[in-house]
Amino acid sequence: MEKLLRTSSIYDILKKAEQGERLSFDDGVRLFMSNDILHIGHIANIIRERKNGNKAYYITNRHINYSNICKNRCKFCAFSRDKDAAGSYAMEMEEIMEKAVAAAEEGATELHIVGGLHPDLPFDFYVKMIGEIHECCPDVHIQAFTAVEIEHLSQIAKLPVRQTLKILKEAGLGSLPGGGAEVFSPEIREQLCPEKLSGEGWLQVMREAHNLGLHSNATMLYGHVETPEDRINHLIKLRELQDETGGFMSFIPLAFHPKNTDLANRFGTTAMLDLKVISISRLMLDNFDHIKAFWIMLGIKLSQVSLSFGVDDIDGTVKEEKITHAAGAETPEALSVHEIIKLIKEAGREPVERDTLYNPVKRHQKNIVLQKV
Ligand code: V47
Ligand code: SF4
Repeated sequence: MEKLLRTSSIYDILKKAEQGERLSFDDGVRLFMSNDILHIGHIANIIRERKNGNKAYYITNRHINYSNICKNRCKFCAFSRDKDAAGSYAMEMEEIMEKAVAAAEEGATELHIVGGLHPDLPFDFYVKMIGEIHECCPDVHIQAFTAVEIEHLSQIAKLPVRQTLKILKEAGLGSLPGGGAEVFSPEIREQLCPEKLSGEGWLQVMREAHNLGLHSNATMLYGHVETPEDRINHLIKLRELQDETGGFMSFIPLAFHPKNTDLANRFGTTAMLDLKVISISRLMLDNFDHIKAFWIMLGIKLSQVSLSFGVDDIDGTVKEEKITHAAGAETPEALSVHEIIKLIKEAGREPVERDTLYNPVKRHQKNIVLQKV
């Protein structure tokens, strides 16, 4: 392998990564220019195994997209609607509670709760939602509200972000999902989501959350109009914040789905780009423990392959994801634990059920049967 690796035009960068040396902006861009995916993946796999051995994590979780009404209307989003538009919805508290309780009874350890930026719902609604779920399902970790939603909530509550986060944490918020990061480049944001919180704003909300002891994930939406330079700049900004706070649990590259969006004339991502983004992220983000393949967006088969290209986490049962499906995702809306375990085992990895904070979950066989969908 070493002999073959030497013939690669990016040998110098791969050697650096393998020796644990931090990659620069130029290194990252050169990796994207290369099509030597097997060698990039090989080194990403070595780093992945150094950090996580042969383990491949999954979680028993459920998504609740409580409302698609959003005042931002980003061009890449097929999920959001104006308030009175056809197809707009906002779940009543009762419906949210039913979904949460059912998930807990089925053995979920995590609820992933995100929605649009509703123009009218008061801050109390969000605090009550978290508080009631926490009271009813105290053993379920509530991962809710992207940094963009948190900023919105701080505006409607007329409170600083830190205070807003504190109130939500006291109500039972366990951690923040990684959405809303998109690509940090101000030019791309101006073009695709001009109303959205800036990249610096997203990083600042995460900084505040981490400083309060709330962990979070990080994402990057790729495969739209961004350049390799934009992607590497994004990854370096995440790496810098991780150096500062250590609060990111995992990085999740999100593959853009164009259908029903304002960018519907574009192609979706290809397998080569998906594998490049995954493995280069693993090499750039040397201070992140986990790189997650969100199988809903990546597709089930490529998610399995990604377990050999730097990924150590395949997300979970998910159940009822709406954002990617609105944009034409052809993946199912849920996977059973049996299916996830089969995928992981056939990739030659050891399946480990984890909770949100990456503690292993021990459960009786009964729960696994219950989760079959
Ligand atoms: O912020 C919107 C993205 C995100 C599209 O933290 C799209 O564990 C693809 O962040 N095609 C929300 N993506 C989802 C998200 C997420 C998902 C899974 C796990 C975690 C985690 C976080 O979805 C948005 C946006 O970046 N998105 N529209 C689209 N058409
Ligand atoms: Fe609203 Fe989020 Fe969709 Fe943007 S991506 S329109 S903020 S729901």
